[in-house]
Amino acid sequence: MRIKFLSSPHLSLLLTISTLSLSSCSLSVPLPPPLPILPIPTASQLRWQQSEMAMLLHFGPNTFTDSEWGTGHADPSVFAPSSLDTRQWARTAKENGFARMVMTTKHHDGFCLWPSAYTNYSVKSSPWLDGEGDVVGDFAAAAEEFGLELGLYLSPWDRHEPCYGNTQKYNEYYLGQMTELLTRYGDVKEVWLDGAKGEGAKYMDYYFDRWFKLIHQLQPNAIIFSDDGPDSRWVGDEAGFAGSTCWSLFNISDVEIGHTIEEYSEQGDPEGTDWVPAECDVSIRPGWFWHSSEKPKSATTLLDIYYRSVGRNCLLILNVPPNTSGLISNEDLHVLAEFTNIRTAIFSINLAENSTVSSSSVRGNGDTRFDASNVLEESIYSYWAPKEGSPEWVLHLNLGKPISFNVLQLQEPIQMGQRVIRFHLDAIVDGEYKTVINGTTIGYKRLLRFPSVETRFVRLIIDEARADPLISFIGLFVDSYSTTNDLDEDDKRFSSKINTVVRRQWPRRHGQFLNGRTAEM
Ligand code: FUL
Repeated sequence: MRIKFLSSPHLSLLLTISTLSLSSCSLSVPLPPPLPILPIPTASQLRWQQSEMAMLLHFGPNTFTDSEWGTGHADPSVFAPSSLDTRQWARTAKENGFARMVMTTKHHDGFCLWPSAYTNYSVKSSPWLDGEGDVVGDFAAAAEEFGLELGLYLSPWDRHEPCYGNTQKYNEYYLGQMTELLTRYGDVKEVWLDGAKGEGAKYMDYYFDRWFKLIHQLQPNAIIFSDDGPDSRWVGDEAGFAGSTCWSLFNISDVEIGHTIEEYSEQGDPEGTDWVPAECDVSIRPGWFWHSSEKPKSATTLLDIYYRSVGRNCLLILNVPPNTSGLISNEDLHVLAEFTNIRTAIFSINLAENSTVSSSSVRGNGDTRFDASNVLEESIYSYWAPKEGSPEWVLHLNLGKPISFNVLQLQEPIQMGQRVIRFHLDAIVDGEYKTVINGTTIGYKRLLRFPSVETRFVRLIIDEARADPLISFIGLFVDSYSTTNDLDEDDKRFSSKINTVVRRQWPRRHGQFLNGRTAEM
């Protein structure tokens, strides 16, 4: 065998060819997506957040005794719904855009809506279906039939159970009940742990760590809600309002369940190391349970709540309490249908849909995966990405003709982390750019309302971000239902809040934001 050695001119020619072919090869290889910025959501948190709205149902002896916090001594015979129909609840949830139903399987009064083996204070001691019924079973079956996710509320505070106050015994009791719930009724997608406990209640410790671990072991896809996560956090008020600045970032170790710092929970923490998005709970009526004397909120009030919860990067969980018949009342059905019609009227026509979009830069070399036009598709899985290290981050929209609008919708691909700290929208009015609205934080979804603007050209400027910003959706809409009182204020004051309130009040861990900058006008 002969080995032929190349002479040096041959060798250098070969090297040049291979270098050329290598570099042309690397030219045709697309740039991968940018690195996610931590923390990022789990698959369950992503699914949960994209569902946007859940329905909460408070039902139990309190419904029949006209109370909110039952003493735990109501006779089980009071629980006697005449025409309980969990399918009506599920149909209502489905028709009105709720993806999940969460029911009080046991409220603070300790009465169980399923036949628990660990107590007789339950449906089995009630006259309903001669003690043979199981509301949780019916509820789970209805959720499945209507394609809804199932969520269960199990109150830690129990005013009936005699062992409450004995830490060891009650933790065993609570986990025994939790295990029944999580092993009997199929897939459970949310477990709701309410941190409430009345003054004067017996002192005891809840073994949260063990509870969370067991819940995730039995139902790995379940989101655990509490004041402090681990998967979703209480927003900190019962009005359904998140902060105008709202991060899904949070520091679990800075909060103790039952001792919420309202402002911290409402706003989240731009430097938090845990991904714990906020859930906004509010009742359609003044009380959580049904009372004959109370009326539901108006559809426009619900719309305002929607803007301040879903429109602020949160999940809205709206309580719709069944009445003593075991049905959602007609008045509530009516308001819910109106709320749905209003949302459809506003959000089914995106006036930016046919615009031509351009941007200050695009990641990669003409790679359509990161193109500015991706912001017209309403999905977090397609997005605009700027060139790495660009000096400015701007998206320009040419609407084709002058259009009037008064609502802006923005979305970030949160699977890549929440990035945007501050942004503003400009429009060309009378021949020059004027600022329409300033805002802070986008997250999964941000909705902002402002006085109507007529223009053909708008631009979105990202003023500050934790990393190169990624934008997955821009929509412009007309809302003729909100009043001028509901408009979002100029959010400049909230951007200064990031630097003052947030930075001063809570323990800081990581110093400055990354990549903060002011875009050139
Ligand atoms: C509170 C409870 O005390 C109320 O009764 C209700 O369940 C609400 C959702 O949470 O903390």
